[in-house]
Amino acid sequence: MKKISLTLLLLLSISTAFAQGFKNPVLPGFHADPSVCRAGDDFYLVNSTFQYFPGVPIFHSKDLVNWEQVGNCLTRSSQVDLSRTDGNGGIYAPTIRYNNGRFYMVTTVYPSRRHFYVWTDDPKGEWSEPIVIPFDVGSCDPTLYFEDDKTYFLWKNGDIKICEIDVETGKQIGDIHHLGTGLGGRYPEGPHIYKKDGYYYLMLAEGGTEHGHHVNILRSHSLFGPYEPNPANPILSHFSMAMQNSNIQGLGHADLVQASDSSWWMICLGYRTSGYLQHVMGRETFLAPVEWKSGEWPIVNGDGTIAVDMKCKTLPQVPMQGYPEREEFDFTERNAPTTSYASIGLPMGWHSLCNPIYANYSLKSRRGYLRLKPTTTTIDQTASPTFVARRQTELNFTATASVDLSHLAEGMQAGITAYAAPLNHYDVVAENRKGQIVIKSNIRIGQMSSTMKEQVLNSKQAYLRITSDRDFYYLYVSTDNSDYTLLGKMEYRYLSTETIGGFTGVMLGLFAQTSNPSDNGYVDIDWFNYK
Ligand code: 6LW
Repeated sequence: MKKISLTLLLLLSISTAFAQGFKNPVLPGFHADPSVCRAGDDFYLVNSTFQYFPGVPIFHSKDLVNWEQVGNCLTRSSQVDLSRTDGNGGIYAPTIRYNNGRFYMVTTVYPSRRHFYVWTDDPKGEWSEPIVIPFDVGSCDPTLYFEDDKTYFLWKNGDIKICEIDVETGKQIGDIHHLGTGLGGRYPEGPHIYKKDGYYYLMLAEGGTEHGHHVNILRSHSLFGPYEPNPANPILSHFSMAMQNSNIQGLGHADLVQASDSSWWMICLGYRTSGYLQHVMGRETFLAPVEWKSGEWPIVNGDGTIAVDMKCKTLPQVPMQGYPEREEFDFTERNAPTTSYASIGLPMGWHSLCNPIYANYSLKSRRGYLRLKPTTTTIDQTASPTFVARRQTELNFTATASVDLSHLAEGMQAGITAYAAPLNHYDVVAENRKGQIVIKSNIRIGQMSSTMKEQVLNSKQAYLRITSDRDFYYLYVSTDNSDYTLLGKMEYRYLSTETIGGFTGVMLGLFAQTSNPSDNGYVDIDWFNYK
Protein backbone atom coordinates (compact mmCIF):
# COMPACT_ATOMS: atom_id res chain seq x y z
CA MET A 1 0.00 0.00 0.00
CA LYS A 2 2.78 2.33 1.08
CA LYS A 3 4.69 1.49 -2.11
CA ILE A 4 1.67 2.24 -4.32
CA SER A 5 0.98 5.63 -2.72
CA LEU A 6 4.66 6.59 -3.00
CA THR A 7 4.63 5.75 -6.71
CA LEU A 8 1.40 7.70 -7.13
CA LEU A 9 2.92 10.70 -5.35
CA LEU A 10 6.00 10.53 -7.54
CA LEU A 11 3.90 10.34 -10.76
CA LEU A 12 1.73 13.20 -9.57
CA SER A 13 4.69 15.44 -8.76
CA ILE A 14 6.37 14.70 -12.11
CA SER A 15 3.15 15.48 -14.04
CA THR A 16 2.58 18.75 -12.17
CA ALA A 17 6.22 19.71 -12.72
CA PHE A 18 5.70 19.24 -16.48
CA ALA A 19 2.36 20.96 -16.67
CA GLN A 20 2.67 23.78 -14.21
CA GLY A 21 2.95 26.62 -16.74
CA PHE A 22 5.02 29.69 -15.96
CA LYS A 23 4.99 33.46 -15.65
CA ASN A 24 6.38 35.87 -18.23
CA PRO A 25 8.68 37.70 -18.39
CA VAL A 26 11.11 34.99 -17.26
CA LEU A 27 13.72 37.73 -16.71
CA PRO A 28 11.79 40.85 -15.61
CA GLY A 29 13.25 44.34 -15.84
CA PHE A 30 15.89 45.55 -18.28
CA HIS A 31 17.01 42.27 -19.89
CA ALA A 32 17.05 43.25 -23.56
CA ASP A 33 18.10 41.43 -26.73
CA PRO A 34 18.17 37.93 -25.22
CA SER A 35 20.09 35.11 -26.84
CA VAL A 36 20.12 31.52 -25.63
CA CYS A 37 22.09 28.31 -26.20
CA ARG A 38 22.10 24.79 -24.78
CA ALA A 39 25.07 22.81 -23.52
CA GLY A 40 23.90 19.28 -22.61
CA ASP A 41 20.94 19.76 -20.27
CA ASP A 42 21.93 23.31 -19.33
CA PHE A 43 20.72 26.50 -20.95
CA TYR A 44 22.66 29.76 -20.96
CA LEU A 45 21.26 33.18 -21.80
CA VAL A 46 22.81 36.63 -22.31
CA ASN A 47 21.41 40.17 -22.57
CA SER A 48 22.66 43.52 -23.84
CA THR A 49 23.85 46.09 -21.27
CA PHE A 50 24.72 49.27 -23.22
CA GLN A 51 26.52 51.69 -20.83
CA TYR A 52 26.46 49.40 -17.78
CA PHE A 53 29.56 47.63 -16.53
CA PRO A 54 30.18 44.75 -16.15
CA GLY A 55 28.65 44.01 -19.53
CA VAL A 56 26.46 41.13 -20.70
CA PRO A 57 25.19 39.12 -17.73
CA ILE A 58 25.06 35.37 -18.28
CA PHE A 59 22.21 33.32 -16.81
CA HIS A 60 21.92 29.56 -16.31
CA SER A 61 18.75 27.45 -16.35
CA LYS A 62 17.64 23.83 -16.52
CA ASP A 63 14.12 24.57 -17.74
CA LEU A 64 14.23 27.98 -19.55
CA VAL A 65 11.75 29.31 -16.95
CA ASN A 66 13.92 29.67 -13.82
CA TRP A 67 17.21 31.52 -14.33
CA GLU A 68 20.18 32.26 -12.12
CA GLN A 69 22.90 34.75 -12.98
CA VAL A 70 26.26 32.99 -12.92
CA GLY A 71 28.53 35.73 -14.23
CA ASN A 72 29.15 38.51 -16.72
CA CYS A 73 30.96 38.16 -20.05
CA LEU A 74 32.64 41.61 -20.02
CA THR A 75 34.21 42.23 -16.62
CA ARG A 76 37.49 43.93 -17.58
CA SER A 77 38.09 47.34 -19.13
CA SER A 78 40.60 45.67 -21.44
CA GLN A 79 37.65 43.90 -23.06
CA VAL A 80 35.52 46.94 -23.71
CA ASP A 81 35.78 50.73 -23.67
CA LEU A 82 32.49 52.12 -22.38
CA SER A 83 33.80 55.52 -21.37
CA ARG A 84 31.27 58.26 -22.08
CA THR A 85 28.55 55.92 -23.36
CA ASP A 86 24.87 56.31 -22.49
CA GLY A 87 21.76 54.23 -23.14
CA ASN A 88 22.16 54.68 -26.89
CA GLY A 89 25.72 53.40 -26.88
CA GLY A 90 27.94 50.68 -25.45
CA ILE A 91 27.11 47.01 -25.76
CA TYR A 92 24.37 46.12 -28.23
CA ALA A 93 22.55 42.83 -28.82
CA PRO A 94 24.82 39.87 -27.97
CA THR A 95 24.49 36.30 -29.24
CA ILE A 96 25.61 33.28 -27.22
CA ARG A 97 26.54 30.02 -28.91
CA TYR A 98 28.09 26.77 -27.69
CA ASN A 99 30.35 24.73 -29.95
CA ASN A 100 32.79 21.93 -29.20
CA GLY A 101 32.81 22.57 -25.45
CA ARG A 102 33.34 26.31 -25.84
CA PHE A 103 30.97 29.25 -25.30
CA TYR A 104 31.13 32.28 -27.58
CA MET A 105 29.48 35.65 -27.00
CA VAL A 106 29.49 37.97 -29.99
CA THR A 107 28.33 41.59 -29.86
CA THR A 108 28.89 45.15 -31.12
CA VAL A 109 30.14 48.15 -29.14
CA TYR A 110 28.93 51.66 -29.95
CA PRO A 111 29.92 54.26 -30.98
CA SER A 112 32.86 52.56 -32.72
CA ARG A 113 30.40 49.92 -34.04
CA ARG A 114 33.09 47.26 -33.87
CA HIS A 115 31.87 43.68 -33.78
CA PHE A 116 33.82 41.35 -31.48
CA TYR A 117 33.49 38.08 -29.64
CA VAL A 118 34.83 36.61 -26.42
CA TRP A 119 34.91 32.96 -25.42
CA THR A 120 35.19 30.78 -22.34
CA ASP A 121 35.08 27.11 -21.44
CA ASP A 122 33.53 27.99 -18.08
CA PRO A 123 30.60 30.43 -18.25
CA LYS A 124 30.89 31.03 -14.49
CA GLY A 125 34.42 32.36 -14.87
CA GLU A 126 36.20 35.09 -16.77
CA TRP A 127 35.89 35.38 -20.56
CA SER A 128 38.69 35.88 -23.08
CA GLU A 129 40.04 39.13 -24.41
CA PRO A 130 38.01 40.29 -27.43
CA ILE A 131 38.56 38.93 -30.92
CA VAL A 132 37.64 41.87 -33.12
CA ILE A 133 36.05 41.26 -36.53
CA PRO A 134 38.67 42.97 -38.69
CA PHE A 135 36.79 43.21 -41.98
CA ASP A 136 33.59 45.12 -41.21
CA VAL A 137 32.26 47.73 -38.85
CA GLY A 138 28.71 48.88 -38.82
CA SER A 139 25.28 48.48 -37.46
CA CYS A 140 24.79 45.66 -34.96
CA ASP A 141 23.31 42.29 -34.02
CA PRO A 142 26.04 39.83 -35.04
CA THR A 143 25.55 36.10 -34.60
CA LEU A 144 27.66 32.99 -35.11
CA TYR A 145 26.56 29.85 -36.90
CA PHE A 146 28.64 26.68 -36.62
CA GLU A 147 28.37 23.82 -39.08
CA ASP A 148 30.75 20.85 -39.24
CA ASP A 149 34.16 22.46 -38.66
CA LYS A 150 33.17 25.82 -40.13
CA THR A 151 32.20 29.05 -38.39
CA TYR A 152 30.01 31.65 -40.06
CA PHE A 153 29.63 35.25 -38.96
CA LEU A 154 26.26 36.82 -39.68
CA TRP A 155 25.49 40.48 -39.10
CA LYS A 156 23.31 43.35 -40.12
CA ASN A 157 24.72 46.34 -41.94
CA GLY A 158 22.03 47.63 -44.25
CA ASP A 159 21.04 44.12 -45.26
CA ILE A 160 21.90 40.84 -43.55
CA LYS A 161 25.31 39.53 -44.45
CA ILE A 162 27.15 36.27 -43.86
CA CYS A 163 30.66 34.99 -44.40
CA GLU A 164 32.85 32.23 -43.11
CA ILE A 165 35.48 33.27 -40.56
CA ASP A 166 38.49 31.75 -38.85
CA VAL A 167 37.14 31.35 -35.32
CA GLU A 168 40.62 31.74 -33.79
CA THR A 169 41.26 35.14 -35.34
CA GLY A 170 37.93 36.47 -36.63
CA LYS A 171 39.47 36.83 -40.10
CA GLN A 172 37.26 36.58 -43.15
CA ILE A 173 37.40 33.37 -45.22
CA GLY A 174 35.71 33.55 -48.61
CA ASP A 175 33.04 35.90 -49.90
CA ILE A 176 30.45 37.95 -48.11
CA HIS A 177 26.94 36.82 -49.10
CA HIS A 178 23.84 38.98 -48.85
CA LEU A 179 20.76 37.37 -47.35
CA GLY A 180 18.34 40.24 -47.94
CA THR A 181 16.31 42.33 -45.55
CA GLY A 182 13.52 39.97 -44.56
CA LEU A 183 10.07 41.09 -45.58
CA GLY A 184 10.83 44.80 -45.99
CA GLY A 185 9.82 45.99 -42.51
CA ARG A 186 11.80 48.79 -40.91
CA TYR A 187 15.01 47.82 -39.07
CA PRO A 188 15.53 44.19 -40.06
CA GLU A 189 17.69 42.96 -37.16
CA GLY A 190 18.66 40.26 -34.70
CA PRO A 191 19.20 37.57 -37.38
CA HIS A 192 19.95 33.97 -36.45
CA ILE A 193 20.39 30.83 -38.54
CA TYR A 194 19.17 27.33 -37.57
CA LYS A 195 19.43 24.11 -39.58
CA LYS A 196 16.55 21.64 -39.43
CA ASP A 197 15.24 18.88 -41.73
CA GLY A 198 17.50 19.90 -44.62
CA TYR A 199 16.52 23.58 -44.47
CA TYR A 200 18.43 26.60 -43.25
CA TYR A 201 16.05 28.87 -41.36
CA LEU A 202 16.82 32.58 -41.13
CA MET A 203 14.89 34.23 -38.33
CA LEU A 204 14.95 37.99 -37.81
CA ALA A 205 13.01 40.83 -36.22
CA GLU A 206 11.52 43.73 -38.14
CA GLY A 207 9.47 46.82 -37.33
CA GLY A 208 11.94 48.51 -34.95
CA THR A 209 12.29 47.64 -31.30
CA GLU A 210 9.22 49.73 -30.37
CA HIS A 211 5.53 48.95 -30.75
CA GLY A 212 5.78 47.56 -34.30
CA HIS A 213 8.38 44.92 -33.42
CA HIS A 214 7.72 41.39 -34.72
CA VAL A 215 9.56 38.24 -35.80
CA ASN A 216 9.69 36.74 -39.29
CA ILE A 217 11.26 33.54 -40.55
CA LEU A 218 12.53 32.47 -43.98
CA ARG A 219 14.15 29.30 -45.24
CA SER A 220 16.41 27.93 -47.94
CA HIS A 221 18.10 24.68 -48.90
CA SER A 222 21.35 26.63 -49.17
CA LEU A 223 23.03 28.58 -46.37
CA PHE A 224 23.66 31.52 -48.70
CA GLY A 225 20.06 31.60 -49.96
CA PRO A 226 17.89 32.58 -51.67
CA TYR A 227 15.56 32.52 -48.66
CA GLU A 228 11.80 32.09 -49.07
CA PRO A 229 9.54 33.67 -46.44
CA ASN A 230 7.07 31.70 -44.35
CA PRO A 231 3.58 32.44 -45.74
CA ALA A 232 2.39 32.66 -42.10
CA ASN A 233 4.80 35.46 -41.10
CA PRO A 234 5.05 37.10 -38.62
CA ILE A 235 5.54 34.11 -36.32
CA LEU A 236 5.55 36.41 -33.27
CA SER A 237 3.78 39.76 -32.99
CA HIS A 238 1.61 41.84 -30.70
CA PHE A 239 1.34 44.53 -33.38
CA SER A 240 -2.23 43.67 -34.22
CA MET A 241 -5.74 44.70 -33.31
CA ALA A 242 -6.19 41.44 -31.42
CA MET A 243 -3.28 42.28 -29.10
CA GLN A 244 -3.63 46.07 -28.91
CA ASN A 245 -4.87 45.89 -25.32
CA SER A 246 -2.22 43.46 -24.10
CA ASN A 247 0.12 45.04 -21.58
CA ILE A 248 2.95 43.14 -23.31
CA GLN A 249 4.11 45.05 -26.38
CA GLY A 250 7.13 45.33 -28.67
CA LEU A 251 7.76 41.57 -28.94
CA GLY A 252 10.73 40.74 -31.13
CA HIS A 253 14.46 40.10 -31.23
CA ALA A 254 14.09 36.36 -30.68
CA ASP A 255 16.27 33.28 -30.51
CA LEU A 256 15.29 29.59 -30.74
CA VAL A 257 16.62 26.65 -28.78
CA GLN A 258 15.86 22.95 -28.73
CA ALA A 259 15.81 21.11 -25.40
CA SER A 260 17.23 17.62 -25.01
CA ASP A 261 13.67 16.20 -25.03
CA SER A 262 13.49 17.70 -28.58
CA SER A 263 10.94 20.38 -27.68
CA TRP A 264 11.58 23.82 -29.20
CA TRP A 265 11.39 27.14 -27.37
CA MET A 266 11.62 30.81 -28.28
CA ILE A 267 13.04 33.53 -26.08
CA CYS A 268 12.47 37.12 -27.13
CA LEU A 269 12.26 40.64 -25.83
CA GLY A 270 9.15 42.67 -25.10
CA TYR A 271 8.03 45.21 -22.54
CA ARG A 272 5.20 45.59 -20.10
CA THR A 273 3.42 48.90 -20.46
CA SER A 274 1.72 51.01 -17.88
CA GLY A 275 -0.81 53.62 -18.90
CA TYR A 276 -0.84 54.38 -22.60
CA LEU A 277 1.98 52.41 -24.21
CA GLN A 278 4.74 53.74 -21.95
CA HIS A 279 7.27 51.52 -20.22
CA VAL A 280 9.94 52.24 -17.63
CA MET A 281 11.52 48.85 -16.99
CA GLY A 282 13.21 48.52 -20.35
CA ARG A 283 12.88 45.54 -22.63
CA GLU A 284 12.47 42.28 -20.75
CA THR A 285 13.05 38.60 -21.60
CA PHE A 286 10.03 36.41 -22.44
CA LEU A 287 9.65 32.69 -23.18
CA ALA A 288 7.21 30.82 -25.43
CA PRO A 289 6.83 27.18 -26.53
CA VAL A 290 7.33 26.43 -30.22
CA GLU A 291 5.76 23.64 -32.22
CA TRP A 292 8.10 22.73 -35.04
CA LYS A 293 7.10 19.63 -37.00
CA SER A 294 9.50 17.98 -39.41
CA GLY A 295 9.74 19.92 -42.69
CA GLU A 296 7.23 22.52 -41.49
CA TRP A 297 7.46 26.10 -40.24
CA PRO A 298 7.75 26.82 -36.50
CA ILE A 299 4.58 27.94 -34.70
CA VAL A 300 5.08 30.07 -31.58
CA ASN A 301 2.64 29.39 -28.73
CA GLY A 302 -0.17 28.39 -31.11
CA ASP A 303 -0.92 31.84 -32.55
CA GLY A 304 2.28 33.90 -32.34
CA THR A 305 1.34 35.75 -29.16
CA ILE A 306 2.57 35.61 -25.56
CA ALA A 307 0.86 36.05 -22.20
CA VAL A 308 2.02 36.82 -18.67
CA ASP A 309 0.33 33.63 -17.44
CA MET A 310 1.56 30.87 -19.73
CA LYS A 311 -0.54 27.75 -19.27
CA CYS A 312 1.62 25.46 -21.39
CA LYS A 313 3.54 22.35 -20.42
CA THR A 314 7.14 23.17 -19.50
CA LEU A 315 10.34 21.23 -19.11
CA PRO A 316 10.58 19.74 -15.59
CA GLN A 317 11.03 22.89 -13.53
CA VAL A 318 14.15 23.29 -11.44
CA PRO A 319 14.14 26.33 -9.10
CA MET A 320 17.23 28.53 -9.29
CA GLN A 321 18.89 30.94 -6.90
CA GLY A 322 17.22 34.31 -7.60
CA TYR A 323 18.55 37.65 -6.34
CA PRO A 324 17.94 38.07 -2.58
CA GLU A 325 15.33 40.54 -1.35
CA ARG A 326 17.84 42.00 1.08
CA GLU A 327 21.39 42.59 -0.08
CA GLU A 328 23.65 42.57 2.98
CA PHE A 329 26.77 43.51 1.04
CA ASP A 330 28.96 40.73 2.33
CA PHE A 331 32.13 40.38 0.30
CA THR A 332 31.77 37.56 -2.25
CA GLU A 333 35.10 35.88 -2.99
CA ARG A 334 35.44 35.15 -6.70
CA ASN A 335 38.31 33.68 -8.60
CA ALA A 336 38.99 36.84 -10.59
CA PRO A 337 42.03 39.01 -11.35
CA THR A 338 42.20 42.50 -9.84
CA THR A 339 41.51 43.88 -13.31
CA SER A 340 38.06 42.27 -13.16
CA TYR A 341 35.01 44.02 -11.71
CA ALA A 342 34.27 40.65 -10.07
CA SER A 343 37.25 41.27 -7.75
CA ILE A 344 35.24 44.01 -5.97
CA GLY A 345 33.14 41.13 -4.64
CA LEU A 346 29.70 42.63 -5.30
CA PRO A 347 26.84 40.17 -5.60
CA MET A 348 25.42 39.26 -9.03
CA GLY A 349 22.97 41.68 -10.58
CA TRP A 350 24.78 44.91 -9.65
CA HIS A 351 26.29 47.16 -12.30
CA SER A 352 28.19 50.44 -12.47
CA LEU A 353 28.35 52.97 -15.28
CA CYS A 354 30.85 53.11 -18.13
CA ASN A 355 34.28 51.85 -17.00
CA PRO A 356 34.10 52.40 -13.21
CA ILE A 357 37.02 53.27 -10.94
CA TYR A 358 37.24 50.12 -8.78
CA ALA A 359 39.03 51.90 -5.89
CA ASN A 360 35.83 53.82 -5.15
CA TYR A 361 33.94 50.64 -4.20
CA SER A 362 34.89 48.47 -1.26
CA LEU A 363 33.27 45.55 0.56
CA LYS A 364 36.41 44.87 2.55
CA SER A 365 37.06 48.21 4.31
CA ARG A 366 34.22 47.53 6.74
CA ARG A 367 32.86 44.00 6.63
CA GLY A 368 29.14 43.79 5.91
CA TYR A 369 29.06 47.29 4.38
CA LEU A 370 29.49 48.64 0.88
CA ARG A 371 31.78 51.66 1.13
CA LEU A 372 31.42 54.22 -1.66
CA LYS A 373 33.97 56.97 -2.16
CA PRO A 374 32.76 60.04 -4.06
CA THR A 375 34.03 61.49 -7.33
CA THR A 376 33.54 64.96 -8.74
CA THR A 377 31.87 63.17 -11.65
CA THR A 378 28.16 63.22 -10.85
CA ILE A 379 25.36 60.91 -11.93
CA ASP A 380 24.17 63.74 -14.22
CA GLN A 381 27.20 63.14 -16.41
CA THR A 382 27.77 60.57 -19.12
CA ALA A 383 30.93 59.24 -17.50
CA SER A 384 32.01 57.03 -14.59
CA PRO A 385 30.50 58.38 -11.35
CA THR A 386 30.60 56.29 -8.18
CA PHE A 387 27.36 54.44 -8.85
CA VAL A 388 26.12 50.90 -8.38
CA ALA A 389 22.63 49.70 -9.26
CA ARG A 390 20.28 46.80 -9.85
CA ARG A 391 17.26 46.55 -12.15
CA GLN A 392 13.72 47.66 -11.37
CA THR A 393 11.74 44.48 -12.10
CA GLU A 394 8.12 45.33 -11.25
CA LEU A 395 5.99 48.48 -11.43
CA ASN A 396 5.18 48.25 -7.72
CA PHE A 397 8.27 48.05 -5.55
CA THR A 398 9.90 49.42 -2.42
CA ALA A 399 13.67 49.92 -2.43
CA THR A 400 15.36 50.95 0.82
CA ALA A 401 19.00 51.57 1.62
CA SER A 402 20.34 51.70 5.16
CA VAL A 403 23.17 54.25 5.11
CA ASP A 404 25.75 55.36 7.67
CA LEU A 405 26.43 59.05 6.93
CA SER A 406 29.06 59.57 9.68
CA HIS A 407 31.87 60.09 7.19
CA LEU A 408 30.19 62.36 4.67
CA ALA A 409 32.73 65.15 4.14
CA GLU A 410 31.81 68.80 3.55
CA GLY A 411 30.32 69.12 0.04
CA MET A 412 29.76 65.40 -0.36
CA GLN A 413 26.47 63.83 -1.41
CA ALA A 414 25.31 60.22 -1.17
CA GLY A 415 21.98 58.82 -2.16
CA ILE A 416 19.59 56.38 -3.70
CA THR A 417 18.25 56.89 -7.21
CA ALA A 418 15.68 55.62 -9.68
CA TYR A 419 17.98 56.11 -12.62
CA ALA A 420 16.95 55.96 -16.29
CA ALA A 421 19.67 58.17 -17.82
CA PRO A 422 22.11 60.94 -16.81
CA LEU A 423 19.39 63.53 -17.34
CA ASN A 424 16.45 61.45 -16.13
CA HIS A 425 16.51 60.24 -12.54
CA TYR A 426 14.71 60.74 -9.22
CA ASP A 427 16.88 60.66 -6.08
CA VAL A 428 16.90 60.90 -2.30
CA VAL A 429 20.15 62.67 -1.48
CA ALA A 430 22.04 63.16 1.78
CA GLU A 431 24.45 66.11 1.71
CA ASN A 432 27.00 67.45 4.18
CA ARG A 433 26.31 71.19 4.23
CA LYS A 434 28.66 72.98 6.64
CA GLY A 435 28.72 70.02 8.96
CA GLN A 436 24.98 69.45 8.90
CA ILE A 437 23.37 66.50 7.15
CA VAL A 438 20.63 67.74 4.85
CA ILE A 439 18.32 65.25 3.16
CA LYS A 440 16.53 66.25 -0.02
CA SER A 441 14.56 64.88 -2.93
CA ASN A 442 16.05 65.60 -6.30
CA ILE A 443 14.18 65.37 -9.59
CA ARG A 444 16.19 65.50 -12.77
CA ILE A 445 14.25 65.68 -16.05
CA GLY A 446 16.31 66.88 -18.99
CA GLN A 447 17.65 70.38 -18.39
CA MET A 448 15.44 70.77 -15.31
CA SER A 449 16.78 69.83 -11.91
CA SER A 450 14.61 70.49 -8.91
CA THR A 451 14.61 69.89 -5.18
CA MET A 452 11.06 69.29 -4.00
CA LYS A 453 11.73 69.25 -0.29
CA GLU A 454 14.72 69.22 2.05
CA GLN A 455 15.21 68.85 5.77
CA VAL A 456 18.04 68.71 8.28
CA LEU A 457 18.62 65.22 9.60
CA ASN A 458 19.55 64.91 13.27
CA SER A 459 21.06 61.49 12.82
CA LYS A 460 24.00 59.91 11.04
CA GLN A 461 21.97 56.80 10.34
CA ALA A 462 19.35 57.13 7.63
CA TYR A 463 17.05 54.94 5.59
CA LEU A 464 16.59 56.25 2.06
CA ARG A 465 13.61 54.86 0.21
CA ILE A 466 12.09 54.94 -3.27
CA THR A 467 8.77 53.29 -4.00
CA SER A 468 6.67 53.14 -7.12
CA ASP A 469 3.19 52.25 -8.25
CA ARG A 470 1.88 52.28 -11.79
CA ASP A 471 1.80 56.11 -11.85
CA PHE A 472 4.45 57.70 -9.61
CA TYR A 473 7.80 57.24 -7.97
CA TYR A 474 7.83 58.35 -4.29
CA LEU A 475 10.92 59.52 -2.39
CA TYR A 476 11.22 59.04 1.38
CA VAL A 477 13.61 59.28 4.33
CA SER A 478 13.52 57.78 7.81
CA THR A 479 15.87 57.69 10.80
CA ASP A 480 14.36 54.56 12.38
CA ASN A 481 13.19 52.51 9.37
CA SER A 482 9.66 52.84 10.69
CA ASP A 483 8.38 56.42 10.30
CA TYR A 484 9.06 57.58 6.76
CA THR A 485 8.73 61.20 5.58
CA LEU A 486 7.63 61.77 2.00
CA LEU A 487 10.08 64.16 0.31
CA GLY A 488 8.48 64.19 -3.13
CA LYS A 489 6.77 62.24 -5.85
CA MET A 490 7.01 62.38 -9.61
CA GLU A 491 5.24 60.78 -12.56
CA TYR A 492 6.84 57.56 -13.79
CA ARG A 493 6.44 58.62 -17.43
CA TYR A 494 9.44 60.99 -17.37
CA LEU A 495 11.62 57.92 -16.84
CA SER A 496 9.97 55.92 -19.61
CA THR A 497 11.77 54.86 -22.77
CA GLU A 498 9.08 56.63 -24.81
CA THR A 499 10.06 59.91 -23.10
CA ILE A 500 13.83 59.63 -23.00
CA GLY A 501 14.72 57.24 -25.83
CA GLY A 502 17.65 54.88 -25.55
CA PHE A 503 17.55 51.14 -25.03
CA THR A 504 17.74 50.60 -21.27
CA GLY A 505 15.30 50.51 -18.32
CA VAL A 506 15.19 52.03 -14.84
CA MET A 507 17.95 50.92 -12.47
CA LEU A 508 17.77 51.42 -8.69
CA GLY A 509 21.12 52.77 -7.66
CA LEU A 510 23.35 54.02 -4.87
CA PHE A 511 25.82 56.81 -5.50
CA ALA A 512 28.41 59.13 -3.96
CA GLN A 513 29.58 62.44 -5.43
CA THR A 514 31.29 65.62 -4.25
CA SER A 515 32.01 69.20 -5.18
CA ASN A 516 35.43 68.97 -3.46
CA PRO A 517 38.20 67.34 -5.55
CA SER A 518 40.22 66.49 -2.41
CA ASP A 519 37.22 65.00 -0.60
CA ASN A 520 38.25 61.97 1.46
CA GLY A 521 34.82 61.21 2.85
CA TYR A 522 32.79 58.12 2.15
CA VAL A 523 29.39 56.56 2.79
CA ASP A 524 28.83 53.07 4.18
CA ILE A 525 25.76 51.18 2.94
CA ASP A 526 24.69 48.51 5.44
CA TRP A 527 21.99 46.89 3.30
CA PHE A 528 19.73 47.41 0.32
CA ASN A 529 16.26 45.93 0.36
CA TYR A 530 14.15 45.49 -2.77
CA LYS A 531 10.63 44.21 -2.51
C1 6LW B 1 19.30 45.87 -31.10
C2 6LW B 1 18.28 45.42 -32.02
C3 6LW B 1 17.11 45.67 -31.21
O1 6LW B 1 20.55 46.01 -31.64
O2 6LW B 1 17.33 46.79 -30.50
O3 6LW B 1 15.06 45.00 -30.48
C4 6LW B 1 18.66 47.13 -30.65
N1 6LW B 1 16.13 44.88 -31.15
O4 6LW B 1 18.34 44.12 -32.44
C5 6LW B 1 19.22 47.64 -29.37
O5 6LW B 1 18.94 46.73 -28.34
